[in-house]
Amino acid sequence: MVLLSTRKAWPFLLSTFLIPQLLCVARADVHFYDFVLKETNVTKLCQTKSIMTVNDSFPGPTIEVHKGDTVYVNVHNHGDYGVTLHWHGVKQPRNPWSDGPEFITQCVIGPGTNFTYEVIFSDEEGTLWWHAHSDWTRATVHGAIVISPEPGKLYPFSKPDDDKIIVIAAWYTGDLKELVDEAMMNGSDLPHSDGYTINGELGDLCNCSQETTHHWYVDYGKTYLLRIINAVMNAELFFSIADHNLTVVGMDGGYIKPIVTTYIMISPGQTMDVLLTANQSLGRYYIATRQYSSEYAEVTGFDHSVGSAILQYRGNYSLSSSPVFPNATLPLYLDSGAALRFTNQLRSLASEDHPVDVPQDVSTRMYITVSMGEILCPNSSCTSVSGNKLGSSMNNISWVNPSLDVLSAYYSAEILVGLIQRISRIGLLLCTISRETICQIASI
Ligand SMILES: *[C@@H]1O[C@H](CO)[C@@H](O)[C@H](O)[C@H]1NC(C)=O
Ligand SMILES: *[C@@H]1O[C@H](CO)[C@@H](O)[C@H](O)[C@H]1NC(C)=O
Ligand SMILES: *[C@@H]1O[C@H](CO)[C@@H](O)[C@H](O)[C@H]1NC(C)=O
Ligand SMILES: *[C@@H]1O[C@H](CO)[C@@H](O)[C@H](O)[C@H]1NC(C)=O
Ligand SMILES: *[C@@H]1O[C@H](CO)[C@@H](O)[C@H](O)[C@H]1NC(C)=O
Ligand SMILES: *[C@@H]1O[C@H](CO)[C@@H](O)[C@H](O)[C@H]1NC(C)=O
Ligand SMILES: *[C@@H]1O[C@H](CO)[C@@H](O)[C@H](O)[C@H]1NC(C)=O
Ligand SMILES: *[C@@H]1O[C@H](CO)[C@@H](O)[C@H](O)[C@H]1NC(C)=O
Ligand SMILES: *[C@@H]1O[C@H](CO)[C@@H](O)[C@H](O)[C@H]1NC(C)=O
Ligand SMILES: *[C@@H]1O[C@H](CO)[C@@H](O)[C@H](O)[C@H]1NC(C)=O
Ligand SMILES: *[C@@H]1O[C@H](CO)[C@@H](O)[C@H](O)[C@H]1NC(C)=O
Ligand SMILES: [Cu+2]
Repeated sequence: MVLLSTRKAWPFLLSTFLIPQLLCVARADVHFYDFVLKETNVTKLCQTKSIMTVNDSFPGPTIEVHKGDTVYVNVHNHGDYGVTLHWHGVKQPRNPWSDGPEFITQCVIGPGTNFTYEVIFSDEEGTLWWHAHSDWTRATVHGAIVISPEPGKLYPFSKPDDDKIIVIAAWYTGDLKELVDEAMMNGSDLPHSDGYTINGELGDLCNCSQETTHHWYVDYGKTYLLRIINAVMNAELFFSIADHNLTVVGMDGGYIKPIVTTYIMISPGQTMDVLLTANQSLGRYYIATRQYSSEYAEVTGFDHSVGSAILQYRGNYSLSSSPVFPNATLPLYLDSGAALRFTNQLRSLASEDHPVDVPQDVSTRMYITVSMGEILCPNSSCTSVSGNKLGSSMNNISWVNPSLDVLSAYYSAEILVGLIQRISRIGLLLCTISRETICQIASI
């Protein structure tokens, strides 16, 4: 640039900076959110307990953006213990410091402090979610992320008349932190939930829950885009709506080839975009979810409850005594056939407008073994069946929380090595300290 004369520099500047801007019709927006983490009292299953929430809401606030936008979320921790937040499925190219997993990209946001995340959206479109990423705090600290097409761009299907967010979570009676800490100490299986909530409510089939069942009011003839999020801790779920087909069009912030189905099977952490046309007889229909478990109850227990909400048509008609239940379409707990029949149909949309560029050349092959095993009990405190601690591992390595997050450790090490290289260069001139000595000192 400095070598160019002013006259030559103008066309150069124009072509480099202005033309791409003129071509770029859609401009990415920036949004700001404040999240206040705090303890909130909630009553469910006939018991009141305190849970950590964002802004007293369960599920928490929805983040709404267009594809390619950037969001700044200032998280103010008014709670009792430290947490981090994670933007599940947001790829955040070259922005690792805002990813959020505790001890991986940052240490916790301590009580009484705040931290601002920069969430950079790139090619994601559809539905994702955010959640706390410290121990099991995500059970109650989570919410939806809705990513609409860029302004002026279309969905790869007819524009729905309206959206409906459905967040499914697991409810635990008792203090979840205490339950998890105890299980970790004992080395026993992690807690099983006592119910599944749909948008914060357990529904008619659970005790003390009938008055608060979530109702979704629809207009006859309209097509809705359901944004379904499985925010439960560790259970796959079947999900069905009585007498209504579901057309799955998206998953995890990307589009898929449409699947017409009577039920879905959704994994923990997964999201699905589903079209529903409200064209059945005016009335009330159960929206229901139950766990898909591939294990028998004798091996490990699981949550046998059914979470429900009600789809209700608006209009002037007399309501039948009770809503229709999706008995015929909601698969039973151990129905692996149903789970596979659904998941086997999943295919990326991979269209011209929504390409899936999978790298074709493999340069490095990695062998990764993820397993659930046992760690020898240090004393006689372990209460699992074998007397050892249950432990998961990757390539035979288990995780232990460090005192510094891994990313900072890596980054500081890089800086340190750089510094040492500079110092040792000077050092070699000024005195006789060798680089190896400093590296040895630094590595202690
Ligand atoms: C959360 O609450 C704070 C304080 O009341 C408020 O400023 C903020 O806008 C709220 N955030 C959302 C997303 O509603
Ligand atoms: C929750 O309820 C308990 C017991 O009633 C009360 O002591 C506590 O202050 C309440 N906490 C909040 C955040 O309202
Ligand atoms: C947020 O934290 C910073 C320090 O990291 C502090 O300077 C600022 O006052 C805090 N803001 C709020 C609103 O608490
Ligand atoms: C942990 O061990 C204690 C003492 O043996 C026992 O009372 C408790 O039920 C155990 N908790 C779990 C989750 O296994
Ligand atoms: C409801 O409560 C009763 C009495 O405590 C209990 O026997 C029953 O199992 C509970 N039902 C459900 C679905 O939790
Ligand atoms: C659901 O889809 C199936 C297969 O396409 C079709 O036979 C059935 O009539 C549909 N049911 C409803 C309620 O639209
Ligand atoms: C309801 O809508 C679905 C999806 O558009 C369609 O397949 C089905 O035939 C419709 N059923 C009736 C009764 O109109
Ligand atoms: C609802 O329908 C009933 C019976 O057909 C009629 O008497 C009533 O006026 C209607 N109400 C409204 C608000 O349209
Ligand atoms: C459908 O399920 C409901 C609720 O579980 C139950 O009361 C009803 O008997 C079932 N109906 C059939 C036909 O299985
Ligand atoms: C057993 O060892 C664990 C981990 O070192 C320790 O936290 C626990 O207090 C010990 N329990 C007993 C009964 O010694
Ligand atoms: C896995 O790690 C354990 C404990 O460090 C070790 O005893 C064992 O040999 C390792 N297994 C393999 C296959 O490397
Ligand atoms: Cu996640």
